[in-house]
Amino acid sequence: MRTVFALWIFIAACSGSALAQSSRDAGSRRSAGNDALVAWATVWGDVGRTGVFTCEEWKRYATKLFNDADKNRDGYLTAEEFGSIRKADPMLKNADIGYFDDNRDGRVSRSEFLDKPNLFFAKYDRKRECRVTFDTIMDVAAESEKARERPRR
Ligand SMILES: [Ca+2]
Ligand SMILES: [Ca+2]
Repeated sequence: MRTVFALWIFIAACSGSALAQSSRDAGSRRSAGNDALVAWATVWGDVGRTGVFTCEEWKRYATKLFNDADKNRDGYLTAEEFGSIRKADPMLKNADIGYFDDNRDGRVSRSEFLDKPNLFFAKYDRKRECRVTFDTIMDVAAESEKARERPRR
């Protein structure tokens, strides 16, 4: 599990700047610690603009990403089809097909894509409710801020 999360962090770090621009809207509503994951979440979640992000919203978005990329509609993404996912979402622009291709058949099935954990929930969904509010995000951001301020010895 740890390597999975590490990769998502890597993806987040790589595309933070790309997202910073598209997330200006979210940032003006409330600062959330300049977290690329939060900026990304405003792309796929908080559909009702009530400050709530759910797994359901993520799955819906991921399904759309998958369907749009699956040009021949056979339920699998070839390496070439997977390329359109990289183009469609800045957060996934460095995504590796091998990361999703669990059974190593050279293509990504719908469930391989949809069942990958989303680091946003790993980080913010502390109670594992598949539901994250802006308040939770602020709490977690404040905590990590505190951790950063702790003097190093
Ligand atoms: Ca296909
Ligand atoms: Ca596969």
